Amino acid sequence: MKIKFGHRTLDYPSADLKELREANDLLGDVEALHSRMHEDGYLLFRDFLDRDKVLQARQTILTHMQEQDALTPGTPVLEGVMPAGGRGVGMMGRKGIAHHPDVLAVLEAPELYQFFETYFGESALTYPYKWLRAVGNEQYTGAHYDVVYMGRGTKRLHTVWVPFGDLNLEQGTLAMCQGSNHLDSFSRLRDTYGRIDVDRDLIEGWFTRDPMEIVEKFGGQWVIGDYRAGDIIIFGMYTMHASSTNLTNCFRLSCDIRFQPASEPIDERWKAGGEGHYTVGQRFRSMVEARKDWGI
Ligand SMILES: O=C(O)CCC(=O)C(=O)O
Repeated sequence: MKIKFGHRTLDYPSADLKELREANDLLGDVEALHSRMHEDGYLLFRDFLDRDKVLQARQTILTHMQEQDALTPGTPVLEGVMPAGGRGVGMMGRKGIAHHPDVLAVLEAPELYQFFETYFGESALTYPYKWLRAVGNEQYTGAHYDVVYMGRGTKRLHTVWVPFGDLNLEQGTLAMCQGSNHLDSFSRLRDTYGRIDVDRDLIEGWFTRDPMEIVEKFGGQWVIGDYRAGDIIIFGMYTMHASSTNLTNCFRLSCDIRFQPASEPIDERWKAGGEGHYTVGQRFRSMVEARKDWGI
């Protein structure tokens, strides 16, 4: 099949875009999980969360969107059909729909805490801020490291990406650049781009809108796949990731959430009462300019 990744149309699966590797067989073996995380830069678990709870949350979110007139009238709510020229609904944050009990039942599920407590070897905490997204037609996420958005605390912070529904590649799913977290060929990138802070440096956060440029310049391998309600993917602050473009007329619903060891420093922007990103709309320095300075 063909998918759109940045501005390029690519075959999947292919040498450019391989399939995500599932890590379910490693659950319970902490050493093996750490070594796979190092090797691949991510851990994909199928059927990790209670599917019925994820589907219930999907319904709750879409009903909320319908009430905001964000869906096409007369279409099945559960399909999340966007109107022509459809607009999204802001749903990220510390309150509102992202904190509806049905949604929190998924995003703060005991299985997630149990996983991270074993993985960290100590208590885990999650940020109250939830990055709940409804991604519309022709929208996508450019390639980036999460550290540029949340790097003021522990570097043992991890992202969990939770699809709210069965999502196929044409709806825009998350892709990982395998090896981008540890290959020597990425060291210049980690030491330049990987040290910025979007709020301190007033710079845009995506390294590129053309993810294939990453592997062409630095190596690694893009991997992607379909996701089903209940699946999750976990990755660290230095794994380059991006999404395929949503080519459908249905919103892609997903949420990214964060977990870290409870004893380690927390980025103050994302604590309870923290102000989040405080420079949105003021990041005037373009990545193109910054990259010229870094010589990459
Ligand atoms: O859902 C997306 O499109 C982007 C998610 C993301 O970048 C993240 O989980 O850090």
